[in-house]
Amino acid sequence: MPSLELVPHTESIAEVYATDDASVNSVAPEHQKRWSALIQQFNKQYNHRPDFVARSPGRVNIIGEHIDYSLYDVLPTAVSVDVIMAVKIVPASASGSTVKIANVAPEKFPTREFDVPHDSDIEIDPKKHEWINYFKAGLLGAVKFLRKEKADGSFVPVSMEILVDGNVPPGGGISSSAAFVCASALAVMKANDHNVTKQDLLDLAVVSERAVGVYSGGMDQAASIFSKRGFLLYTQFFPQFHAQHVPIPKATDEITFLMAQSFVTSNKADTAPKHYNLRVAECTLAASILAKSFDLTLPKDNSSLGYSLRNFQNQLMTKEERLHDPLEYQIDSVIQAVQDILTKEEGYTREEMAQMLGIAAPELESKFLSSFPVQAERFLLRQRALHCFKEARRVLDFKACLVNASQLDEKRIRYLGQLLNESQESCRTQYECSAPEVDDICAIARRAGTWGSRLTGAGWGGCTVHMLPQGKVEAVTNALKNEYYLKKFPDISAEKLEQAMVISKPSNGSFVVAGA
Ligand code: NG1
Ligand code: MG
Repeated sequence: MPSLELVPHTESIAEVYATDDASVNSVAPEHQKRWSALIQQFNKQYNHRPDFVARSPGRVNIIGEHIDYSLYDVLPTAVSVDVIMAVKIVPASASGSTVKIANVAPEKFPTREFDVPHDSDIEIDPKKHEWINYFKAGLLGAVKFLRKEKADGSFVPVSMEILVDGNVPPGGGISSSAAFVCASALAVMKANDHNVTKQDLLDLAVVSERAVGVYSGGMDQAASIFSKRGFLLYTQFFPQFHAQHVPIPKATDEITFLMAQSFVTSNKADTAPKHYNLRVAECTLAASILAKSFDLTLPKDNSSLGYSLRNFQNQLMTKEERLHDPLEYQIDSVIQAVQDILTKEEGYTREEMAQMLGIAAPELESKFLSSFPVQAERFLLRQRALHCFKEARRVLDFKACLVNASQLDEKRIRYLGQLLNESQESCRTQYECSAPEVDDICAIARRAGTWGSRLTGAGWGGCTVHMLPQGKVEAVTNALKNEYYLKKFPDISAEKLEQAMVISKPSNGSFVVAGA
């Protein structure tokens, strides 16, 4: 039977040397050219070679959508597209530290230079869309971390010259943002001579990304940092972060994961008040109201707003149940609780929620709806909580199916596919985070032979993921090409069409190449 591998959290980010064979192994052969080009262009730009390259990949979430911020387990993995960042360390001068940052595509991402304040946090304006905001977010997190390590809180970061190349499609649902933030934070830690552990990099990258205006859970950063080639990353957030590498057993028909872009971009920084952040608020409110109706006090947890549905589950169970009942069974109890208590299909107003919580409306506003802007009249607590708990169950079932078999037979494979399809249906109807284009892609792909098809990432457009037999890849990609891409975008370029669909191979997480 395939065994789970525990991930050592205290392990430092892998560092390989450009002259070692290790780097050849870490940098996939098809990417070698891109890495050499980055170093050459760095040389041209700054007239010397970089000291190192920091790298972090995008991710695909196989199952467990929109439940990381409710602290339920998810099953993503890193993909091979990534952000690579060549860095030269320049000693800080008496007048301060500066960052010079350029991109290999300067027409899209113009070169910038800015100062890093020595005694205050760097400021980021999430409303101003600047590509370097994500770098600044990583820098902010790293500098905060390094300052905390000094007894007197003083810390002067080095100056840096940087050249970035990212090939994760932005706004495409495979987390270009986490790739960029993690690579940036890693680069700043390394430049300041700190061998950061995976766990520390994760903690600071999650907080960093919130600086860009999204309530974000920790899934993307965990997948970007911890993943291992060939494995899925079973990621737990409660009671604290914990990750395991899950192997994909052999199957009669080789299992392939295909990602297909919808090319409908949802810019989270703009849409968050009505979409992403609203969902986070809805789940937090659902947790608090459920707890209140059982007379339970939720201790603060490490979710973005401090009270999660997972935390409610934990409080609802007696000590006995927590110890002896399987998690699946515990989840059934909380599903029942939602059905009994959150009965209003049409959703709840602020006044109704305040009343259920026994607080005044302004207190509700300040406690739940003010850290980030949220726009809504009604909050669909029932549907959101049901999605969360049932999705959490599907993740447990999916993982159990993978680890309890030495080989996946037809029946098990069909079951895995069914879980993916159910996840999509729940995202569409209960969580309302799909999009007509995404539904279309899933329907076309299933007709052409996938076992399961669903959105991956935040949704509202973005990317889809499909589980299919290797032998069906051609049929599915042809169907998507003819029935979706060419129909919806008749003028699509050959290059864009090529990027639309990619086989996603579970890849390695972050690493640094020194002596580049
Ligand atoms: P995207 O938008 O694909 O990066 C977001 C969140 C995740 C998770 C998923 C939904 C950020 C950085 N990431 O992913 O934490 O909640 O949506 O499962 O906001
Ligand atoms: Mg993102």
